[in-house]
Amino acid sequence: MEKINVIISGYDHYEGVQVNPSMEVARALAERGITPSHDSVKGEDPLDRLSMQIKAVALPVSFEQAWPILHQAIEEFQPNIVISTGLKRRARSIAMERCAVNIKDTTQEGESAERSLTSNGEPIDSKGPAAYWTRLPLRSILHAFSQHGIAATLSSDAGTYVCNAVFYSILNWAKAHPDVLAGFVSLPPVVDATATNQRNLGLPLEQQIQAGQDVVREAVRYYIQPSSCDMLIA
Ligand code: PCA
Repeated sequence: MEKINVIISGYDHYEGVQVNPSMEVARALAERGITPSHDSVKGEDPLDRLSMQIKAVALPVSFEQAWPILHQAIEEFQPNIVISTGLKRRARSIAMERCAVNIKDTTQEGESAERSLTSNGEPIDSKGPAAYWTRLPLRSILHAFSQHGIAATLSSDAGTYVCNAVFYSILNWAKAHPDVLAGFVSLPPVVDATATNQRNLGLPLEQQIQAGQDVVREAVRYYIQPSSCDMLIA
């Protein structure tokens, strides 16, 4: 039986955030695995014929520490697929990130421009390219979301904080490991599924977990049976 190893990373503590969905989603996926897709005919889904192991990796919100910790986990676990996730505080829905940029800035999402002017804006890798595209099958992931009623968007901006730096570092590493598929999912704030009168910002945790399952399922499907029409980078 073919074996597929998947790493999902999230952040354990993020200042000012009560529940960071990224670590919750990563943990839930490692614990529950991937449930079969509703639309697949039993016995015909190639995913039924492989054994999948999912490892959740908790990262600190730190430019210095996050990538070395993830890199070590990658070296130890030898994943075929690496999905990194993080909270995007102002997101209304799941945002599938298309690209990572070679810049780091200590200004956090939502902070004032004044502070932004004083922060450094250095490259993540001074010899690296300006940006990398993800190779995740974004088109089929978005299709799975729409079938499951999960609000989502494409994004070309994972910010310039730790999430983007980790995303860039993964793709920088993956350049020399083209057999590994990697990408980044920005998650919105967690909202209470039963609360009424919401401000339309964020998604319930269960829906975010389902979105994580869709991402892994479609990434694995693409990994074992690549198809150029699944790619969506423009
Ligand atoms: N989001 C931050 C870092 C941790 C997280 O969940 C970011 O957008 O970079």
